[in-house]
Amino acid sequence: MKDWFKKSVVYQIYPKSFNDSNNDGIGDIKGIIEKLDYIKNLGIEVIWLTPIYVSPQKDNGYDIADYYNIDPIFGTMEDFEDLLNKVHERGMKLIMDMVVNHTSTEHKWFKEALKGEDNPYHDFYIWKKSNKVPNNWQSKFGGSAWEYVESLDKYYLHLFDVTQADLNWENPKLREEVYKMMCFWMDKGVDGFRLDVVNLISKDQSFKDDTLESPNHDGRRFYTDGPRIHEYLHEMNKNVFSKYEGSMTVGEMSSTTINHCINYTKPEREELSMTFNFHHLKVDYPNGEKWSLAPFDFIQLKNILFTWQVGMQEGNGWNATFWSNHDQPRALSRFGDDKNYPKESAKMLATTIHLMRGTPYVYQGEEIGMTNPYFETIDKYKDVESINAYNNLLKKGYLEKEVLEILKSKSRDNSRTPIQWDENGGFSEGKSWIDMADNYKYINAKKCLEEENSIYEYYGKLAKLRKEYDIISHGDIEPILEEDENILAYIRKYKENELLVVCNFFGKEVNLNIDDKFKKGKILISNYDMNGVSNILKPYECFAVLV
Ligand code: TEU
Ligand code: CA
Repeated sequence: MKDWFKKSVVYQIYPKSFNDSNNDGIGDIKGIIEKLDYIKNLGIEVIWLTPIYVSPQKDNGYDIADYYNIDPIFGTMEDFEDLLNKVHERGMKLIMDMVVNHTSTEHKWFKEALKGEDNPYHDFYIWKKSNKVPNNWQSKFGGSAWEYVESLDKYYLHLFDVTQADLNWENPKLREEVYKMMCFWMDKGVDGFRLDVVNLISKDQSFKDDTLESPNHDGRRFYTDGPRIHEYLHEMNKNVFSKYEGSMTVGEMSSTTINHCINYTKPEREELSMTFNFHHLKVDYPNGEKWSLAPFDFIQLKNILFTWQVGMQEGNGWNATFWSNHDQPRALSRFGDDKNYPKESAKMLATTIHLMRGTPYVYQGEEIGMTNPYFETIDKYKDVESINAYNNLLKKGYLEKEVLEILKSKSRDNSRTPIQWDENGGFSEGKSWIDMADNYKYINAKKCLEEENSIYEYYGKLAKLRKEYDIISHGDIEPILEEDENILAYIRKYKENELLVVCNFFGKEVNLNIDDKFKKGKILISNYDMNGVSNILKPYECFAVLV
């Protein structure tokens, strides 16, 4: 079955923070192996590992210095092969994170490129000769996207950190090297890739200045879903994915559009299996500004989610659905209530995403109700983007106190704290590379597994329902109650059946008006004990009912 991934749930592992087997404070591959049954028992079919290749770790592995080897902080190639076997033995699959928009400046290609224009690797990167900064494009981590290299009297492009140099996809030799490297991993037996910021690889070759009138005026319109992007992804598919039957790919698409995502994922175009987009995770960015505090806009959230759901359905595209990853704060702290209704709201958020049309992703720790750590001081933060933002905001005149409040809710480190395995922490006996949230004493995996009606158990149930009911994996979706200010609801349709999904996004009782026919249906899942469907929803109540 080509679209097997419609029936699967993906679990994202951020290895650094997952489980540390040798007590050096950094999670590792052997640590993951110890927990495979924990993942399997959650009903997971696919594991996505964020980068474990050799890297100076300036951006936690998204700065790759050697695509063919495992970073020693995570283990060895033998450890990796062992992991892959053990994943397969359990009937699961493993996809690797592949970063091909840029490499670390420590990569040998870049070191060669620095030797001069005659070096065959020089054109693996994007260089501009200019007596001033070539254009006004901004790095996603702040500041100019260009860095000057004195020995060459040239600038190179870096859309992310200065140590992450963008690759020149216009160069066929680079593309060939990338496909060869991807095949190396596929030949080893991995089941596919999550492709980092892959819609940024094709740059408009005019390298024009962005204008102030354009919405983000940081240059993104010149390289997001760029001129040759579909050509490149199709070529990648022909040269890599199509050669390995049943492989799965998910593109991480920055600032993309529905039309592009339809074209990236509609099967006959032979590009990718599915895409992530982030529009629904900007509903708490007032005027597009991430580093600023605001409650999330619920109506906007529903609008965006449903526009994508319906748009992708109409174009026969396929979504990856998710609330969080290693770049986002914890969903429970952001869209739920981690103090008053942690269990109810965690389950409600899971229901929203898992019963939609698309393949759902679980970010490690979500299944036990992990929260933001609410760090009080700047030295607790490790993320390059957060530290840059801290410095920039102070420069702009913000008080330190204000900046720390912003980081508490916006920093990427909010989701990067170690998994809370038991009442002693359980992640490592050493000092972890980043502090654990101090609520581990009462929020941890051990406690969760012992509990009745736990969040973990609920996630397992959602995964099981997806396997059992084609209406969940393959049904159409129709949003309802679109104007309702508290409830997110939709109907899935497949053959003669309808599945109604209802989610109260707030910590108060609200009235519910639905078609009577659903009152006689079969309740597939709910986060409160239910005797039939009532006209009132309890705080954060959710359920799904099949007729
Ligand atoms: O992220 C891409 C990306 O654009 C973001 O999610 C980014 O972290 C965010 O906009 C910053 O506010 C991917 C990876 O997931 C991320 O961890 C890397 O830092 C980034 O690419 C560069 O490789
Ligand atoms: Ca370790």
